[in-house]
Amino acid sequence: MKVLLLLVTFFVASISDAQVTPPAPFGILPSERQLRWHETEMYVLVHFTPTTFENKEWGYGDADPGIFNPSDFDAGQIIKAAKAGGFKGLVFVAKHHDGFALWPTATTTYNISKSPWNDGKGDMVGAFAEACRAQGFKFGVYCSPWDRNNPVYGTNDYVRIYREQLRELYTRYGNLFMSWHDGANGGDGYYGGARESRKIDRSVYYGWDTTWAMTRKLQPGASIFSDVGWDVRWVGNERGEAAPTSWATYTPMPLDGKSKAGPGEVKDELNPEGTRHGDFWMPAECDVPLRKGWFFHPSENNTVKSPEKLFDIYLKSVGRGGALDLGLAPDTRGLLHEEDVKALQGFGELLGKTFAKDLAKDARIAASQVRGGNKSRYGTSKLTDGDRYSYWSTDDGISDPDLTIEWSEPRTFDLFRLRENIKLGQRIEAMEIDSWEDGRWKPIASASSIGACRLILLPAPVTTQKIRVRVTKSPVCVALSELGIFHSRG
Ligand code: FUL
Repeated sequence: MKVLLLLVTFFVASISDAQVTPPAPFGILPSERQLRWHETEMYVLVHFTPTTFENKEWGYGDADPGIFNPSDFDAGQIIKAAKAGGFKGLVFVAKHHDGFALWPTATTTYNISKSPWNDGKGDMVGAFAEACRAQGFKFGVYCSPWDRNNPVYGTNDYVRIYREQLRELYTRYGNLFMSWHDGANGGDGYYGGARESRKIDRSVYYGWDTTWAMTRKLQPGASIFSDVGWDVRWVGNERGEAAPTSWATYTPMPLDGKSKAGPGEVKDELNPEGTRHGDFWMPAECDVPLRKGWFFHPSENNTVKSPEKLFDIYLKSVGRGGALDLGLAPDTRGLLHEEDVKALQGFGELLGKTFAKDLAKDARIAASQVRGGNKSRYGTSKLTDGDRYSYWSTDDGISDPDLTIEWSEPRTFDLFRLRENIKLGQRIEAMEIDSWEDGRWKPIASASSIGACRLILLPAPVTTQKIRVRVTKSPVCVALSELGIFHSRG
C-alpha cells in the first residue's frame, strides 16, 4: 500500500512538473564562460616587474634587466594571502607597458632570462601558474598591448609579435580563466633606443578580432577583459566601484558616436551603468589596487586599504553584479608586505563573519504566487538552497510578486543578498523591502538591477519579526535564485 501511494505521488508530481514549463529566457544571455566568471566574483591582479625595482608606476622600457632580482620571491605567499582574503583567482601581469616579459619568450630579448633571478633560468609566469594550481586558485594573464621597449611598436610587425606572445602564454601554462588587456596605448617610450613618442590608432591598430579569435581557439574558457569590452567590460574607474544601477548587458558606442559598435570596437564614452536591453552580455569588472598604486612603493605602505574599506568596495563591485579585481603589489623581496597580508586577512575574516549566518534560512518564506503552483520546482525553498541557478518563479504575466519572510521571534539584520538566475537573463528592474513595525509595513530598502548579485546594506540594523520583498518592476516573470539576510555589524 505504501509503495502504491509513493508511486501515485511520484506520478502526480511528474505530471505537474511536466505541465509547468520553465520561464522563457529574457534578452541577451551570458555564455558558459561568463557564468564561470560571475561565479568567481573576486580575483587579484599582480604587478611585479623591473618597474617595482625602479620604484615607478610606469616603466619607460629602458630598465636594465639586471635590476630584477627578488631576494625571497614566493608566489605561494602571495596566493595564500589572497586566499585568506576570500579571492578565488589571480591574474599575473606577464608583461606591463615597460615591455619586460616575465617568462622566457622567444619574441623579445627583453625578458626574464636576462635577469639574474634564478641565474636567468626562471619563469615567473610559470611559478605563479604552478602555485595557483597547487592552492586551487584560478590563473590568468595580463599582457600589455602597449610596449615601451619594443623597437617596432607602432608597426604591423609588433602586432605579430604581440600575438605570438599571447600564443606562448596561452599554450604553456594550462587553462586560463582570464586574458586581460589593459587600455593604456601609445605615448613616449624607449622603443629600442629611439626614445620618442609613438601614437597608434587604437580603434584599428591591434586588430583585436584576429587576436581574440586565437584566444577563443587556444583558451576557450578564458574571459577576455579589455577597456573596449568583449566578455567583460571595464567599469570606467580604478576605484573598484560599479554604478548603483548596473546592467550586465551593454552596447558599446563607436568613436564617431553615430552608429552602434560591436564588442571590441572602440567607443568614446563608457556608460558605467551598462545598457538596459544592451546588445551583448558584458558585465563590469571593477579594478582597484590594494595600495595607492598598482606597483609597490615603500612610501605607500600607509595607503593599504583597511578591511572595512575593502568591504565597502566589495559592496559596490560584487554587490552590484560585477567582479572585484584587486591589485596586489609584491615588494622587491618578491613578497607581499606585512601590511597587505594583514589587510587581506582582515577582509577575509570580515566576509566570513558577515556571511556566516544566513537568517533567511530559519525563516518561513511565503510567496504571493509560485509558477504553476509547483513548489518543488519553483517554490521559495530555492531561495535559500545555495544554488545560483535554482529559483523561485511565478506564472508568466505576474511581474510584481512579493515574498513575506517571517521568523518565530524578532531578528536583527542589516544586509540583504539577492541573486537572479542569470541563465534566464537579467529580468528584475526594481524592488522594495519593507519591515513590519508597530503593526504596519515600513519601507527599509530598495534596489534597481539585481543580476548575478545585489548586496543591500541598510544604514542601520533593523529588528523585526517579519519583512516583505516586493518586486515592483520586471518586464517578465521573476527568476530569483537567492535571498540571503545577514547582520554585518553583529
Ligand atoms: C592600466 C595600467 O596603465 C596600469 O598601470 C595598471 O596596469 C592597470 C591595471 O591598468 O591600464
